Amino acid sequence: MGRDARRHGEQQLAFLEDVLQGLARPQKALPPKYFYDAAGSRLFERICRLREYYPTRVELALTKKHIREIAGFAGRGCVLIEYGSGESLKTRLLIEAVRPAAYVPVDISSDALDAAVKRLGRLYPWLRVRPLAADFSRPISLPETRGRRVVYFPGSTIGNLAPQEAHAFLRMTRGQLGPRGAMLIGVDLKKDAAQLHAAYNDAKGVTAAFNLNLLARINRELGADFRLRRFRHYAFYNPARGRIEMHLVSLAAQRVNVGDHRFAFDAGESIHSENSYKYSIAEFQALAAHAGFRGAKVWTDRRGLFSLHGLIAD
Ligand code: AVI
Repeated sequence: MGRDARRHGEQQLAFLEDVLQGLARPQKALPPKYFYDAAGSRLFERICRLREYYPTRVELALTKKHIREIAGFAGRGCVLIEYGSGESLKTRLLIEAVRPAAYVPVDISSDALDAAVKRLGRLYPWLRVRPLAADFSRPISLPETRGRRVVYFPGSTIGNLAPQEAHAFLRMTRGQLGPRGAMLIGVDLKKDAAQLHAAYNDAKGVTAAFNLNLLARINRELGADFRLRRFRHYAFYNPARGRIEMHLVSLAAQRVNVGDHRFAFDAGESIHSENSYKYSIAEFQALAAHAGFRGAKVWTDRRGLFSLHGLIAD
């Protein structure tokens, strides 16, 4: 068996284990990282273009507006490491402004990385791209490269981790940076609950389709028999926890098979499929400081919707 086939087999086994474990809990839950198969990634791209989903638009605008300062913070000629495949417009802005000595996109999907490497090669023939197929939520070994390491982690993906997981992730990243290392991280901010509600309950139903695709993926890849019409997308802001919660609510009492395993659902019972934590600037700075970073710079938009933090490994 080839290395790719073995890796795929291991990933499918981990997927099955996570699904079986998650559905066996008293509050059924599924890890949000499984949203992003090919169909889910396309739906997420559509979410990013929705009128109601402000984070992508606002982060791009504030990156454009402050690009000189942001590039100054990263430092010309640094080794730019992006957690994610680097397909975004923001990445291009940063590459053009920073002219990094090397660019290291880190992504679990080799397909996404291959596409990014080809595209970046065409756009920036001068750029040394060193892709790394890895799960950045686990310890990874970065390629040996000379120069100051700067990790770029846009999009408020950190918000999909619980605060204690976010802390562990920041601490691990800090450990990988080395001397003078830095991090540029996008963080969505606390705001009017109605605006948050709209961002995760868009009128076109794209977020609902994104959420339900998780069940469709489990059917496709793990031979399950979820009937999608019997589940409904449900997202709300939980102010006490400072997070959007996404759920898939069972509309009837029903049973679902996943391979040889059977799970019972009551009417109204939910599968908790995602959290998206929102921070105040002070809350996030405290989290970063606790993980060993000094908050050197914060960029935000006029309305205080989104923030980009420049952190230095202390
Ligand atoms: C990727 N992540 C930051 C998105 C978020 O806003 O938490 C995922 C998402 N879920 C629903 N809409 C977007």
